[in-house]
Amino acid sequence: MNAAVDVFKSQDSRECRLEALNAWVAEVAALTQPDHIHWCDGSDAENAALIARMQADGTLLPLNHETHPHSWLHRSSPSDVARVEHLTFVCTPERDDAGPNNHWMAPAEAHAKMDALFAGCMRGRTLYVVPYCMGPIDSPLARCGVEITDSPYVVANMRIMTRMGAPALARIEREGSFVKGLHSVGELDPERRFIMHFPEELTIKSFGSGYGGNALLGKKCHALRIASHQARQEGWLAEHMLIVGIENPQGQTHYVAAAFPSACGKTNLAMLIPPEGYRQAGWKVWTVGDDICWMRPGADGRLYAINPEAGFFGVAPGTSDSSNPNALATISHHTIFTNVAVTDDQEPWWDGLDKRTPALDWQGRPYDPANGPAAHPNSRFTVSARQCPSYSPRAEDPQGVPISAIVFGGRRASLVPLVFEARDWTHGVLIGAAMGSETTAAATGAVGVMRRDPMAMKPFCGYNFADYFAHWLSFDQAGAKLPKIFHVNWFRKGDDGKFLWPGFGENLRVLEWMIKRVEGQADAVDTPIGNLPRADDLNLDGVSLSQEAGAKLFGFDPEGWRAEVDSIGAYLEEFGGRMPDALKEEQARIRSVLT
Ligand code: OXD
Ligand code: MN
Repeated sequence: MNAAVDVFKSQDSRECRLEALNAWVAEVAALTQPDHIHWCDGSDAENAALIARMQADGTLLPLNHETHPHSWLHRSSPSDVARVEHLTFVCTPERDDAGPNNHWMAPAEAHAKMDALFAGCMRGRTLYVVPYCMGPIDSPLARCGVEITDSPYVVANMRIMTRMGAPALARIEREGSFVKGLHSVGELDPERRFIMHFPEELTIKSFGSGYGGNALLGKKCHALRIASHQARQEGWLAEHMLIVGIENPQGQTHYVAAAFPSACGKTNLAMLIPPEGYRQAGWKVWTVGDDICWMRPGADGRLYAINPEAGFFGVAPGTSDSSNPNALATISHHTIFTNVAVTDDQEPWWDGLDKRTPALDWQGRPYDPANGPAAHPNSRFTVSARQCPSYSPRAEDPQGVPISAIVFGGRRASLVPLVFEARDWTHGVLIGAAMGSETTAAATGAVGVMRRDPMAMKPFCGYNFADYFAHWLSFDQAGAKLPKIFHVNWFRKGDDGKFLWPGFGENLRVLEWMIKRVEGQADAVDTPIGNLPRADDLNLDGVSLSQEAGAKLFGFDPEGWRAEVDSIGAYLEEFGGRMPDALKEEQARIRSVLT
């Protein structure tokens, strides 16, 4: 018997001290009929055995061990490469509680549908019990879950993305509560694929997909859809936001939380490298998280945030030495790549990385440009956050970091200026609620279509958006010291279709203006849509902007905004009487001054 088998056998009969968890595992095993049950402890030995198993059956292919030590390539089924929003449901007893922003199914019907799919689906497979903690293991803001899965690839990814294994199980045994996530890859058949959430039962059932957002249940399913529901009940916020620390030359660090839709540069902003002049002056940027932020008010009235994740599940294409050198350094070892291309010497490769031509595309075919991009546009890397050179020393702080500014941003080719500031919290909530963005490859469906994506939570809010906006508004209470709210648009295009703002590291110039606004040290022009900087309110030393860029990035077009604010009004109306009056009144106020 080899070491790999040993590790699994020795764990087969292990149970925990929490009867509710033992009972659930037994119930799932009776339904799914696995050959083995393995309780994951998260140890190095267990991980090595899993990797060996996956290498043996071709789930993981080794990459070049000299250039990318301990790194692997996984090729998914070509029909299983992204989140499937049309197959993702929130199953509340009342349809209205899920809201028009979610697909809904009655809980009894959804359980019956899913249980029929799960029946016998793990025959010939191992059932892995994966205890995990979202957030630093000793943080009062963290929450735990258990994922049951038949996919070793999911186990290996969960070990990177969460605090997985024995310490999480110990916390679950102590607390007695956990989110239940049941997952099977099934036959990876898109016709038999559903991702169901039961917020009242703190339960997730996901069948038929091995893709990250559908299968790593700690991430979108727990840390956003279920957690947003828990957060509303318990008075906190679970958001689709990166968290970044900006340290000024005086050594003070302001933490910023920023919401952008999927594949709109959250990872790049979280790992930003300051422009040369800023670096020399002593500015530093610290990464706390790149995708999810849990925030709650502290005793001093400020919002404190943790990153519930322990790793990055980042989009590979476009990641390069010029766009994100910190990410490249992070993924230079101990990384799982999914659906990237490979060079002839087995290095992972994607479009935008460098000038080489890959040997094989993401499906393992000899690369032929006629087949489309070499790497899938939503190809990913999974890597521990601790490998990131800019990982913040405060990232594991159990109390979280205090947030000075919240930023909302979308991908808008026209109309929306580079940056503006909300007048107050209610205006800021409206700006978040009105966020629009062009769709990307992170979900199946058309790319480049403008849709409303409030607070970048359209695919992730586990309840009715109208109630969600009311929850946001409720933080504006006596004694609260709330962050300032801003909106940015890195993606404004000129008449020639090219981006007007250089983006990436240069975005620090915009963040500096925000921080100075927070400190009361920068100017802005009061306009109907909010406070806009003039070009010379930002430090633009070394940036050359055309006249068109200056006008479009720092100006505002009243006619275009009248149409936009009308369309925001129509959007709010879609939620009927449940939409908070305060937001409708704010929209009407802005429309009335936009004459
Ligand atoms: C992600 C996404 O993977 O938003 O973070 O799709
Ligand atoms: Mn995301």
